[in-house]
Amino acid sequence: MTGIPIPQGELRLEPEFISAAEAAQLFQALDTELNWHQAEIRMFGRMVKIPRLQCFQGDPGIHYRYSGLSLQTDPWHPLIQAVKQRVEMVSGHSFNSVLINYYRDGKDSMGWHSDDEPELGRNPVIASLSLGQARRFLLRHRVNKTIPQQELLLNSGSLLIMAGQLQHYWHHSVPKTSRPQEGRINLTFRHTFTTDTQME
Ligand SMILES: O=C(O)CCC(=O)C(=O)O
Ligand SMILES: [Mn+2]
Repeated sequence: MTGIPIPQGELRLEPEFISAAEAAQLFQALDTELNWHQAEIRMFGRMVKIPRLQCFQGDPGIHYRYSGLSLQTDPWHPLIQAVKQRVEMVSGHSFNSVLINYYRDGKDSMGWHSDDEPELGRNPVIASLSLGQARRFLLRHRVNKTIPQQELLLNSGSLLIMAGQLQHYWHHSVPKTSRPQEGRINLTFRHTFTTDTQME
C-alpha cells in the first residue's frame, strides 16, 4: 500500500486492491442483493432524506447509531464477508461492521464529516473499498486552514485506509458533481465498540 503523507493522520491507498473485473462483479451483486434504504435525518427541525442509499452490516449484537437512533446491523452478505477477510489481511486490523453507501449519480454525495463517533474508539482504523464510478474524495484539516486540502480519486477496486489521528484532525467528503456519473458503492469497514465489547 502507498502511504500518502499528511500531518496529523495516516492515509494509505491501494489503487488496485481488487481487479476492475472483480470490482464490477461485486458492484452488480451488491446493487441487486443488498437491503438499501434512504435514511432521513433531522436538519433544522425538519426530516430530510440523505443524498445516497445505505445499509449497515456486522456481527450479531453490533448496533449502529444514526441521528439519535440505535439500529441493528444486517447480517454479513457472504461476498462482503469474503472481501472483509482480504481487507483484514492487508490492513492488519479486524472489523466487525461495515457501513455501505450507494451514490446513484453525481447528485448523491457525502458532506464534510469525521468518523469520530465514540463507539468507533479513539484512533479508529477505517478501511474504505470503492466499487463502480470513480469519485473525488476530499480531506480538509479541521483546525489549520493553511494546510492544503487533499484530493484523491477513488477508483473502482481501490482500498483507502484512514488511521492514526486522522479523524480528530481532518474532515472528509465526497462532493456532488454536475458531470454525468454512473453508480458507486463504497464500503467502510469499521470496528464498532458496543456495550458488549471493551472500549480501547
Ligand atoms: O464514500 C466514501 O468514499 C466515503 C464514505 C464515508 O466517509 C463514510 O462512510 O463515513
Ligand atoms: Mn466518513
